[in-house]
Amino acid sequence: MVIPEALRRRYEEYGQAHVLRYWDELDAEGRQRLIGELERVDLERIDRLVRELVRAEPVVPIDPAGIRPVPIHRLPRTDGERAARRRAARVGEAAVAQGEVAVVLVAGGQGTRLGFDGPKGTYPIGPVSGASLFQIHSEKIVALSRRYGRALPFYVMTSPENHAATAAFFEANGRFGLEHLRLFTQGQMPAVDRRTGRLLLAGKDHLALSPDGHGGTLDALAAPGPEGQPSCLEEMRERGVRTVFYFQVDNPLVQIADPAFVGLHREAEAEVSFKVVEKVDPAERVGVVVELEGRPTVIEYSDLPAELAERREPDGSLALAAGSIAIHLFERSFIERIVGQAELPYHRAIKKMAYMDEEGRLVEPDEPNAVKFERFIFDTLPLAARSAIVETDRRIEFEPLKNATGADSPATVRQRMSDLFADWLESAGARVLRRSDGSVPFGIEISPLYALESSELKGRIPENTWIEQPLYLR
Ligand code: UD2
Repeated sequence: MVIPEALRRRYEEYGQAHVLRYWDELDAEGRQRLIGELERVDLERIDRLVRELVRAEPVVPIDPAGIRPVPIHRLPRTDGERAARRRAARVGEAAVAQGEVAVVLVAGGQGTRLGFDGPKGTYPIGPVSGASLFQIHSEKIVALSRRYGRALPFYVMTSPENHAATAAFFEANGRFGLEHLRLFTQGQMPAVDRRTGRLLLAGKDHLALSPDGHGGTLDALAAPGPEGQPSCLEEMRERGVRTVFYFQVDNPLVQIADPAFVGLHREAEAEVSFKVVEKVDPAERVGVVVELEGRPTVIEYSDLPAELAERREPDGSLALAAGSIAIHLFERSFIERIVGQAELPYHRAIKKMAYMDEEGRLVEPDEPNAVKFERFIFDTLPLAARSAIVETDRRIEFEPLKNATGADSPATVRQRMSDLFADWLESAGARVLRRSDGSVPFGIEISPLYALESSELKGRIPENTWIEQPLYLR
């Protein structure tokens, strides 16, 4: 087997022919694999990204003068606002009951910060049961499907790196009783050397590839399924799905298919909607939703100039306080339109990545050596004709698992879950032992199969129940 001439020429033209350096040492299988990978790379795009994001400092078009707070549906504070949310919830409930809502979970990330060996969704986070994130999310969907008498279709995005492990985990657990579950795999992008912009090899016969960011969700939903299956989007269309509820694997408190959120989205005739929480710490690691030259847009925390992050209102609150917690709604028709027409911008991430050096040795670098290219789902927001930005209460809906220790770690997530479930039990009449700061000194957990929200506990907790030790209700 020889190197296809056109391919060699293309790689030479773009100054990337070094990836063929080990050709003579490869067996037939290795050659096949390398050619397959190289043929899939869009060299023109890589070349442009290297020019824009590696050789140059990325231009983040942020003119502080053009940025304003975005109008939001704030958490109800008046009777009128509470009634409006209840009305919206009825609209959302009808949509779910009619089978018009599908759920998409993105779980293709590498979870490097958590330092856990395995897909993040398999992490045993339940404070008492050790239930995995996947189990908690799946049980919510099973419970919702029972409540509405209609299976909520559940789509889980994996990456080539964690697909097999994710699929095996769902199978080993009987798919947690889900009626509909479909895994789909996101795309990959080659990484380049941060100094030279040259493609990195992870081995003699393969490139250093990494997931293309959750912005890749849209293309992955539109891609044909394996063995001639329809794409996820086509399947949704056939099922009569109009609206897609999107969330990230790391937040066990997410209110999947929240009817009030769906209803506000419908009432606004929105194409894309975002849930936000009020940011109180300027340094909090969430993107902020702002209005940029009149259009709602997200600025990622790492791109937000301190001057803007710290801008305050006269009452001392942060001016740009709409923190995105990565819970979204998309109209299916919007996704179909975007996939055909617009390319979301790429962002760069500077990371440590093992690579093969010029002598054919695999190097584990001590310092970040590579640039990965990723697209972000929130860059869809300015492309929507209409959107709804809906405020929620972080205490009841946002506690993500990101790090091994400290903030957003297993300890803080389990504590928040226990505290929240204690609140539910107390509102149903129980009394719970608490520390002086209000936190619960042991684990409390309620499976979504037992109750999806505190109102479902009413009348089920015996009078005078006193909780002073770990409790798991399932
Ligand atoms: C994300 C948001 C941030 C805020 C925060 C809330 C970005 C860039 N930032 O920050 O603004 O909303 O979440 O928790 O999104 N994923 C994939 N494929 C990929 C990359 C990521 O599926 O190629 C998934 C990943 O499995 C996880 C989610 O996307 O479920 C978030 O990824 P992250 O942990 O890298 O995002 P983070 O915490 O920097």
